[in-house]
Amino acid sequence: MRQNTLLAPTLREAPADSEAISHQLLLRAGFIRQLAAGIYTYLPLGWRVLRKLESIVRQEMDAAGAQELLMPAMQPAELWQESGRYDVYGPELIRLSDRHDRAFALGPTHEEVITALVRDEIQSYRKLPVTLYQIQTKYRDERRPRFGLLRGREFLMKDAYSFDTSWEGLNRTYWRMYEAYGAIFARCGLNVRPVEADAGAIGGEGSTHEFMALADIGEDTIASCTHCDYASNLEKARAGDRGAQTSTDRTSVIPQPEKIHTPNIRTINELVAALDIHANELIKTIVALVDGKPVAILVRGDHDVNEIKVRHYFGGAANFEMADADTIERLTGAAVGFLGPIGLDLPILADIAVARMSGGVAGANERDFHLRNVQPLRDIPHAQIGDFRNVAERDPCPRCEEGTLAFNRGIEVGHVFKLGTKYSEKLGAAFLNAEGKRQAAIMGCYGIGVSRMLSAIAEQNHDAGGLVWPLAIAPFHVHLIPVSIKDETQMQAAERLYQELSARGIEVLLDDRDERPGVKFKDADLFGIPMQVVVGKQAGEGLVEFKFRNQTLKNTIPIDEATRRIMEKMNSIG
Ligand code: 9G3
Repeated sequence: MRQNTLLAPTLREAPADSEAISHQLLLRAGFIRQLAAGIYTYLPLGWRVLRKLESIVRQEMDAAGAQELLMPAMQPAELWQESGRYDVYGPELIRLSDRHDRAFALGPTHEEVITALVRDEIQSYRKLPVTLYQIQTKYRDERRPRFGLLRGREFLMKDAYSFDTSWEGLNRTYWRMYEAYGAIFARCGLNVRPVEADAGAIGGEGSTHEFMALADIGEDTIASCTHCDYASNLEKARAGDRGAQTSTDRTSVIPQPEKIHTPNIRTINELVAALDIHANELIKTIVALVDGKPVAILVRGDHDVNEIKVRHYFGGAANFEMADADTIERLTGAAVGFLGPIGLDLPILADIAVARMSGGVAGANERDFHLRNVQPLRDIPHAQIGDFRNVAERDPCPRCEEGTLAFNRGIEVGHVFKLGTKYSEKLGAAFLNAEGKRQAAIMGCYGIGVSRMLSAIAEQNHDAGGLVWPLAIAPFHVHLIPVSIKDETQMQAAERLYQELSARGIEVLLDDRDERPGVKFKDADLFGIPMQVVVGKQAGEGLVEFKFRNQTLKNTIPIDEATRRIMEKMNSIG
């Protein structure tokens, strides 16, 4: 392609509100343009990358035995009412009415649609198992779209849905998808780690895994073991109990709780300083409203409450919010900072690390007073004990006896779920088994954020000059740059190489603009096309300058040698 005609409007500076480097670079390099918050146009360079990502996803999904189809974005509200989800989702679900005033939703996902299709079209076990997938635009009215394509309101997703006749069948399908995801991300040049995840609102009986692209901008925190392959989303991560002392062997010798005067000493840090103790000797009392009901949660002073775990304890509560100071005073009579578990007339959840404490310090539920020698198992007998905290860095690994947990940030680019019969029962997708008995299909669902991948790859592949695309998904393979288009010799050599490479199926962007060399080189580095060939003064001797975008080394070599190196590099992606 000739760059003089290419629509790729570059920007010298990134717009102020773009915090993520991928967002800045995709805007500056003319790959995307925002139409509205969280809604983007993919300009030609961005669209070329997106289509290559789709192509790799298709190849691996087809190879894994899935069949591609395309479902509508406009979904009748009735389906969401049948599944019971119409009222579960709030403003995030974009709703509209048609000209006959019938209610629709713009599809944020397609469990309802695909399950209704299979209900209507598949009745016999002979037609199962089947895995159907699409690559299609999803709509989710995020409250705070941000970081460009990383969190949009209209985005491209590959979503697949499997229907099996047994849990063993689902298991086989699930791991086949899991393997296909590994192949997809590897081929796209994305450094991804699979982590155990929380099934969340989607429910479903089985485990789920998320595929996290490691990047500091990522909104998710991954806890992974320094020694074994344990890795989990922080939402679900557990700590091993290696080395945790149990308190029961010392219950008897601890004296009764004793009030201590702590005038205006409210925070963990103030208490640690004033009482000369460690945060792990403190009991932190949090009051939260879970589905509107007040609950007290106790965690050690050096730990944090894990909201997802608390919601799961209450059977997947939809709402969780911290109580504000007035609510706390109204409910407990205690000022914030002096709140404690003893004498608290609320349901109390105590994290297991608190239950193990002997002689902790807690609020006394009286202004300016705390209690020491609190022995939770003895003094808070009605507390429900469980795992209610976020793991902390250096906690022991829950799986192996050697490693400890380390944190990384990640961008969720894939998510695979075992759904079981959650949707097939609600929507009646059943089959007659070999004995003629009606059974609900056992489902799984598998998503990849295709447009999000574009940004995740940019987050992982850039340098000071701009984007650095992996060859398999780059918008072009070679950036061919004649230094001066007025120089006949240079242009002839460039044209000849352009024809030669194009004839071999190499995608070449020829910079035929009448621009100064410096501008051409800066734009080439910004676009991030993996191989650069500069045709300059030595064109007359048949020599060009060859450079890989992800290396600093430049070589002046004969034109035919450049062709050979380019073909050799192309062979590396098959
Ligand atoms: C909604 C809205 C937002 C949503 C959902 C429903 C996320 C919703 C979870 C999934 C699960 C899987 C198939 C592909 C892989 C992910 N956000 N989820 O169900 F109505 Cl507004 O989408 N679906």
